[in-house]
Amino acid sequence: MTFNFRTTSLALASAVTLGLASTAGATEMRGWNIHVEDYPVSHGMEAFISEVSEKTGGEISGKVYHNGVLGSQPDAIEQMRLGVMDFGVFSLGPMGQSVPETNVVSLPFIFASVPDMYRLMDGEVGDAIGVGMEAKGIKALGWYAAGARSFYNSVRPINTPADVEGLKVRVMSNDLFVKMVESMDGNATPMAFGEVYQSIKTGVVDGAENNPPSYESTNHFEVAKYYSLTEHLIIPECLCMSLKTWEKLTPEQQDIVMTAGRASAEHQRELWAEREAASMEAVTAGGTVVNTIADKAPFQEAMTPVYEAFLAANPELTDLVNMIRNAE
Ligand code: BDP
Repeated sequence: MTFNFRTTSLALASAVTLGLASTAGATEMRGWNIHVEDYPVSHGMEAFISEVSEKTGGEISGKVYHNGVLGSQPDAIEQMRLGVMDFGVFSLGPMGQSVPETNVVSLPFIFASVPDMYRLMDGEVGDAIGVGMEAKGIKALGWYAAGARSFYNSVRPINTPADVEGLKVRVMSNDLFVKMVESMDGNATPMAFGEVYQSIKTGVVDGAENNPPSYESTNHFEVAKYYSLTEHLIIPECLCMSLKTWEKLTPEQQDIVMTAGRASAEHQRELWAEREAASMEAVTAGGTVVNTIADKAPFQEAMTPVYEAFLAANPELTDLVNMIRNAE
């Protein structure tokens, strides 16, 4: 009896140990996402994690937490650097506070167009930014689309920089965006993405700036009906992984992750183009008053102090800035 009991418990104990070992051998990753589930970024992340899981035979799996439930973007970036968060899609805008190189793409009007942004991010510029990110504990796996950001508000259409004067504008967390709005005599308020709808509704701010899919998916268009296509910021987004998580993977797993990351970026860029058109239709049908900007030169000229201050504070980034500005 005693003997049997011991044998049984030993057998049980080793089964449990084996089970635990295989669970410990598998990596369950946590993915941060600020967007709603039906959004190009969200679909890209889901495609990424299912390809990784499939190609690693389930050795690596993960879950994407949508809607920003894992916290604000600046916090999530820090958590990823510490290895508390495994992966996520982040705008390079708020990443500027931790990774100086990413700030170059937050300079207003730095890319001539969205296709130019893709081309440069898929080449030397993206590589240089990726090196900067890696030095700060973030591994870039793919550059996602985020179109061009334009101003919207509840007060008036913006046609010239003078129209921004006196407007209270929410910006993403980065001093560059504060300076951008102040250069047109507007009042900038950095604020978490999730607080913007209520803040516009209650008049804490008059408006914000974003690309059409975000303007639409957040319902900001319901409370800020003037959407003025300044297209002042073309900021790529990054599917990234914590370097700490990355370093725990075998070289084969790293290959799989990298390949899946690139493939998901291609997929996301296609979804982006479709969603952008659909969002413009939806907001227009919802009553948004859209205006294009006949001449963007006055806006570009108004940004001179932003560039001057940035280059004075970050002279080591001059080459990278020029690489983008002088790109053919
Ligand atoms: C969206 C970006 C998201 C930002 C958000 C914002 O995709 O990463 O958090 O803008 O304005 O376009 O905060």
